[in-house]
Amino acid sequence: EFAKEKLTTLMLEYPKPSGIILGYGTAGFRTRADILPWIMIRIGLLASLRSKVKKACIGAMITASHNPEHDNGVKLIDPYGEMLDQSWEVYANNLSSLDDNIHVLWDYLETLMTQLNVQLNDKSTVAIAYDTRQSSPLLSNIVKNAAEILNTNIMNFELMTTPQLHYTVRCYNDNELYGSCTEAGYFDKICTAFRKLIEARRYNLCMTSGAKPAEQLAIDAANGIGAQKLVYLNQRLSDLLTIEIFNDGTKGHLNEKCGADYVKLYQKAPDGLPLTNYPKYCSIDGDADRLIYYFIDENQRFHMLDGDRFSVLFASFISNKLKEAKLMDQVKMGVIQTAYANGSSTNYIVNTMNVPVACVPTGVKHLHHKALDYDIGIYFEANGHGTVLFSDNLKSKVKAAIEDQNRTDEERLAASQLRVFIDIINETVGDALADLLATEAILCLMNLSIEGWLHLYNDLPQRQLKVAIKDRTMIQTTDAERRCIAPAHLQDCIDELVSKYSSGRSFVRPSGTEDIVRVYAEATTQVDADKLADDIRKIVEELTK
Ligand code: NG1
Ligand code: ZN
Repeated sequence: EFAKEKLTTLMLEYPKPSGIILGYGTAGFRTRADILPWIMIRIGLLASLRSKVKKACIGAMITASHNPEHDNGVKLIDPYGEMLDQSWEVYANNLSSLDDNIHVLWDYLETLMTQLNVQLNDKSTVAIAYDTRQSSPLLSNIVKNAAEILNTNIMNFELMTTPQLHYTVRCYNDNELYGSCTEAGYFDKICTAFRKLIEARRYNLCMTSGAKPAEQLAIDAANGIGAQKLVYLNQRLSDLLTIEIFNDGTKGHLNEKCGADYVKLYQKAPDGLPLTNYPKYCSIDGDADRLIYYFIDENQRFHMLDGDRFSVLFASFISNKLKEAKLMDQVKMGVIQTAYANGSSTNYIVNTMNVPVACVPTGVKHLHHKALDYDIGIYFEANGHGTVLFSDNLKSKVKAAIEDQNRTDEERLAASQLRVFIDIINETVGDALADLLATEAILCLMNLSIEGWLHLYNDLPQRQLKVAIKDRTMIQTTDAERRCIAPAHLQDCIDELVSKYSSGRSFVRPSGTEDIVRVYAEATTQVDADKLADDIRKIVEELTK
């Protein structure tokens, strides 16, 4: 009853605005920060219940990623550092939709606790962290207060990137087998691995061509949390990597005309980062889980390297090492893409690298889930969010290879490079800082320049369109969203149009985040890709009138 009283007080302090409907989507709960406080109560309660059920620490990250400063949001993190299991999204949605009435809410909690077979005083732990938004401390405090009502022990990590919190939750729950459960532990793990991997390589290069200067990088930190965290990388790795940080939050606004999302969308440099004489540039997003590279060639042309490029780079490096270590035929490796991946990247991975590609519906959760089917599952969304998952089987094979005295030095070296590389990767979720170090390590070990990386294959010209129709649920898809099953005849029409273009490919799907339908088309020339997309748009409009 005491708990119920406390909850009443909290609800009175942060009432639910009337008429508001908020669903737990791919980004958790996300909307304008000023209408978020009430949902933080409900998510705090849910995090606590989840923790009681799993008998493990659950994470709650307060961020709205690449969205503007005035937005915010919250996402829960499951025990192994992965996103909240889909089966719990329904509880999140139920809690969100309940009226702002203590008795209604309390009844629901009691029903849920009975159903989940947990008690109010069962132990629970929730780890909280937030990004640099002004609204974040208040919102995180509400999550804390709500969770404490259900007897929850709170660990507040305050300012962290999203991937850092995922990592921390994982470490806490597996008794620090994955790494030590602090920010220092996080940096230690990735920086030590990076150093190990490239120091030996640089030593060899020095012997042949003299001392090599530190690799230079200019990074747009989107005026977000990444800026202060990049400082650690600078401090620890300055002899190997010189990072100049731009958009560090001292002048510009969070994600405003900057950040990975802006660069990807407009295919141009962000404000606040002059393209001067750096060999390479990067943008991360507001919570540092996305990464994009770009550079200017000698003809002053802008080139961007996005998620597909990371998949190709990571897959080539890993498959080279597997071949060198003679482990290739003992493990199952795959790249996971969505239909938005450029056809050239898929072609290169499958036909040049001989690595299988799986295609899944849009959304990180689908990519991550599929990646678990492999010993090495590499996934990236085109927007620059992605990572690599390594199975226990792979890890023990690699360890055995390193220790196997019957193997050649070359085989054992490749295996140990692979083992160290695994430590750079944040296996819980896409991580801009970890992916940055992984990319730099690979470029160094493969002796590839950014131009060399770009020229591994040439993208097919592509076009994406947004089409507003009266009801986007009229469009239904199958086969990882690559084919339409409704409205009738739409797919036949698409097939017919596509067949007229060389290397033509197109698909149509309703967006999960906006009230529109997305049309994607690619072909051998930009003119053709544009024309194909436009033809498809007309058909979509015609058949959904
Ligand atoms: P929708 O709106 O469902 O296409 C978009 C992005 C996804 C993903 C989600 C979540 C495209 C084509 N789609 O999904 O990649 O990032 O938002 O943020 O860019
Ligand atoms: Zn993000």
